[in-house]
Amino acid sequence: MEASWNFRFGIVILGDSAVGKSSLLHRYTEGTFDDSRQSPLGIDFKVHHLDFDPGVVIKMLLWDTAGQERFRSIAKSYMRNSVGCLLVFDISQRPTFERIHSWQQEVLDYVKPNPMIFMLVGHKCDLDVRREVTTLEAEALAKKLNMVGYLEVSSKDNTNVSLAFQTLAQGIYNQFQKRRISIRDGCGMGSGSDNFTLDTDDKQVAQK
Ligand SMILES: Nc1nc2c(ncn2[C@@H]2O[C@H](COP(=O)(O)OP(=O)(O)O)[C@@H](O)[C@H]2O)c(=O)[nH]1
Ligand SMILES: [Mg+2]
Repeated sequence: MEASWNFRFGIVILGDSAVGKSSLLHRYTEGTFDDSRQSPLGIDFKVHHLDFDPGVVIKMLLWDTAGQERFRSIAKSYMRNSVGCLLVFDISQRPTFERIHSWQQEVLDYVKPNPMIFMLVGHKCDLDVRREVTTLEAEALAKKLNMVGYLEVSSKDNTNVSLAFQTLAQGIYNQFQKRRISIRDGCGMGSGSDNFTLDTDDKQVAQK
């Protein structure tokens, strides 16, 4: 049976190479963490249904960059139908934090004039003893760059993984309710119908 959903949000996961983006996506969608991996996971797309509110299901289309971030050429088609972005850095690698602003700029330059909702993730928070970025300064950056929030996350320990995706989804939902983003923006959001009623036609995704 096809899953039913009320809203469909396209979300991209971006940040420097090795900050743990694929691990984060894997933990969220599969519930596991594999420390032994040597080669990149090579995931590039996952679907996850989020029971958002009673009676509201959000279908998240989650895009991972699968290695292209090394060349700083974001796979632009990923962003075309996305409305949200998790920007990820590694709390134990300061340069990955310092590049967050330019990641955001790159995304905004590409998607304009369409809106994009950002959430900041300080990843690998299990490595607290090797921390090179404080919680306070990361929170301040998220605020300065107009993001929906900042969370410290560990895919290894499964800390705040679901909450990070949920917080971003909530931020997108809020903007939608305030009419700051709409299905007409072509941002990968909608129920598959014009009046936002429940739609059970999962094939809509294939058109994305
Ligand atoms: N300590 C720790 N290591 C992690 C965590 N998430 C990922 N890693 C490790 O970081 C490395 C890069 O992870 P990967 O998901 O491939 O990063 P990506 O290049 O951003 O997709 C791998 O060796 C992972 O095992 C985490 O939450 N904590
Ligand atoms: Mg990866």
